Amino acid sequence: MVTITKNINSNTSSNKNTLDSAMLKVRIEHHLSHTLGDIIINNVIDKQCTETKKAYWHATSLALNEVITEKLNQSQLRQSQSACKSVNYLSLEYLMGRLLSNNLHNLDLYTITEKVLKSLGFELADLCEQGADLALGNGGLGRLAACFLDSLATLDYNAMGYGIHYQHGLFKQHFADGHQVETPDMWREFGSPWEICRPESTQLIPLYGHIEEVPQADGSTETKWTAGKTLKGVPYDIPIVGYNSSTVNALRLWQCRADSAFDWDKFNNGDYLMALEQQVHAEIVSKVLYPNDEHAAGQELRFIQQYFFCACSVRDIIKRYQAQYGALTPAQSEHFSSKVAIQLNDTHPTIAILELMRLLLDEFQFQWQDAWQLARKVFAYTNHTLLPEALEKWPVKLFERVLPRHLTILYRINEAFLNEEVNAMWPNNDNMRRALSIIDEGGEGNERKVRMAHLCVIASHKVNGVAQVHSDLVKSDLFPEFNQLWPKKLTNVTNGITPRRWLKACNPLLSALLDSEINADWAKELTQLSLLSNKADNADFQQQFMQIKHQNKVALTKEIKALTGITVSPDAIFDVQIKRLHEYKRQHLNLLHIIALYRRLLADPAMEMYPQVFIFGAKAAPGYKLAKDIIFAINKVADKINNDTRIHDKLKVVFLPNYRVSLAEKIIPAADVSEQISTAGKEASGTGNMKLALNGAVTIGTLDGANIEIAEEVGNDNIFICGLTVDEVKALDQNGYNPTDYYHNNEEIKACLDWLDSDYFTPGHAGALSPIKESLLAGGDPYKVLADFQSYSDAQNKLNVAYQDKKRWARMAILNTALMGKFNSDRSIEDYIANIWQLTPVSAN
Ligand code: 6GP
Repeated sequence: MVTITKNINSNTSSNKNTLDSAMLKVRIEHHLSHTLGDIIINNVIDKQCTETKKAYWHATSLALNEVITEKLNQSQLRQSQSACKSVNYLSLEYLMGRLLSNNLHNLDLYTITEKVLKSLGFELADLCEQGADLALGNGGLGRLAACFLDSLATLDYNAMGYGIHYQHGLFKQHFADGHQVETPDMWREFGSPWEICRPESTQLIPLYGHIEEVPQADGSTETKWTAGKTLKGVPYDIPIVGYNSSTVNALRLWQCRADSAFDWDKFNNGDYLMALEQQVHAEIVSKVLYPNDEHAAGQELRFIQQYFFCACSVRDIIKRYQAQYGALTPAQSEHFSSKVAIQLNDTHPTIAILELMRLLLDEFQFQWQDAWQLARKVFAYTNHTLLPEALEKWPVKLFERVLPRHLTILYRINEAFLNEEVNAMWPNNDNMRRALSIIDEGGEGNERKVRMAHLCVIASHKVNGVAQVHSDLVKSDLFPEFNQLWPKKLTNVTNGITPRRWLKACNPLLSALLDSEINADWAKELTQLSLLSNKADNADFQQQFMQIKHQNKVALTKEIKALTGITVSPDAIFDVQIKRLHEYKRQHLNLLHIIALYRRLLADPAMEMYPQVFIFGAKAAPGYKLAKDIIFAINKVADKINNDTRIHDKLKVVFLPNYRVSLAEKIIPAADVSEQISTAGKEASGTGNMKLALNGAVTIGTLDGANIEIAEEVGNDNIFICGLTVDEVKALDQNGYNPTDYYHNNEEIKACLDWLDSDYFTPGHAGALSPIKESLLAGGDPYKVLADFQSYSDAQNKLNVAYQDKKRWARMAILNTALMGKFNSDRSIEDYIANIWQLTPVSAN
């Protein structure tokens, strides 16, 4: 048992900050001159130049970090003294965005920092822009992890996030003649002020090599693994600052290095490049985030990334346990699982299960049953998608080569599961064994594969989906047999978003209005916003609310101009679709409707229509051809429409490049309409839908994911629902869906698709946009774009009419903000705590 001698000074551990403006100014200047080296040249500071602003941003971040690190130390001490249970969130992705503004808001230091910087001649908002986004994720799954960390710290829970310290996060995107072009993200080219390297927690990770059965004295055999290679994991901690709480937790990101950086023998023999070989190979492991959203990458390097990060994290979890409670022995099993929860964010961290088992068996001398029981109490798994292409399966051969010992453990888990649990429920039933086995035998010509999701379900005590309809489908369609076997294991936790980043920090004007209206800390207790419902019809309040929306639209108008050169009017409807580009999210349904509107306007220039600007933001996975074709098509159609004077600016289309968290923070406060038009049953939850509605955008959407729960909250009068339901989509599939029928029977659909085939949008290049039409006709339209077109177009018409009734629209917008309380990620976290993790909060007060 480790004795803790340090004492907590209650003054510094509370959620009140003692930092005053004089002290802050001294610290900023100190960091400028001492840590960063003075950037004053010839006694003159050019406050407009980017380098100066970057230096001040850096110095301000470092000054703030002193407060944060102190709180981090205090939190860790308090958490360890209270011996509370902790959750370890394992995720290959964290889409953190920028940290300065958020940390200042969460520490309630934004206003004084703003004043101090003003006295130094800078605008804080302007300096915040200098920070790089921490884009260590692709989309929803990674951003959810970031929101959850914020909530865990805000609610004073003991939590550690674990992930990879990617050298390059998600690629940057720009457009060349309408095509997506990717360039590397260099978020920490010159270091990051937010991370603390922890060399003392370095881990050595074995892989490759061979196994042998070693006879034991009692006649049994033991499997011995001799690794062929060792990697070194060096952790970097990024502090996670709770909002108005006493807690700062950490996100621990592992960087991969070679065990020995340099081969002196080779160097001395003159082979300088080969001397570095090991280092180069090792560093590749944490070099870059795979840019695939909801698509399993299937490459050896990705597999090693997964293993590397799981192995580092599990060892670290055990090490921290031992530091606090002493040796981990089989007798401590119960105790361990009462102190440690491990959450698997999708199947990407599945190998953590095998690594924990391996450590317990091979290094801590646990018996199989003890180890397995412990693992099953500790792990829980969140499923984020039903898309078959995202469900990970790794070739058995790859496992065998890279992790031979883990594979033997996996086989044993599978054998016990099939022979005991499956056989007890379905005696001698080979079909059931085949369906539930962790190994997909592959059939003729196909290789054997490991179904990672099956291992997750078998080893976890809880499995959750991320919105009610998704969790229901997980039970009924994805894992029906598992649900029969363990009816209580599968459950739902509806996603949420942090109102700190997604309202308080990103929408200061609306936040100020809410502060004046709501007599509570609404950024913590978001359900308090429902009090606004009383004011939804109040003319003064409507005017204030919509005036703020207008100001935010003016700001976005400038951003659009700066980024694309396109002029849009803030008086038009701002209709926003921001999310990864994927066929199931149906940006091409939006596009098809835009083309239809354009056609209608050309046919009847006097057509009654309130001006509408369609705003897109989306990155396509670099290898996803059709997604890139859709981006190209939107850009080409936008070019044509935006420059066509015949339609008198009634229609504009903008594709903002390089969509990311910090750009979302600018778009969301300015949105009137939120596009959530995935094919029913395909979007597990969505979280952009929640962010947009919270900022007063009205949803046009399908009955999919969390849209259903949003509709329940705001009521059907305050949302535009369209499209097929989950059951209708299933019925279409069962009865044979024929998109060509829609093409032939709907004159508008036909005209729009044929138009895409011509060279109208790509002069001189007929056929350049044909892949979209092909995917919708010959390709079978797997996501039912044509089936939903009419319903979507009708809903758009209704929406356009509704917007012209200013009072009605203001009421809808206000009610959307007012009724989003359920979607606070604090509520999601409390659901995880109550149903899955069973933690108790520890605060200083
Ligand atoms: C996403 C889901 O598509 C989205 O609906 C959900 O809101 C989000 O996860 C958070 O739960 N899934 C992914 O991003 C993913 O990569 C494997 O799933």
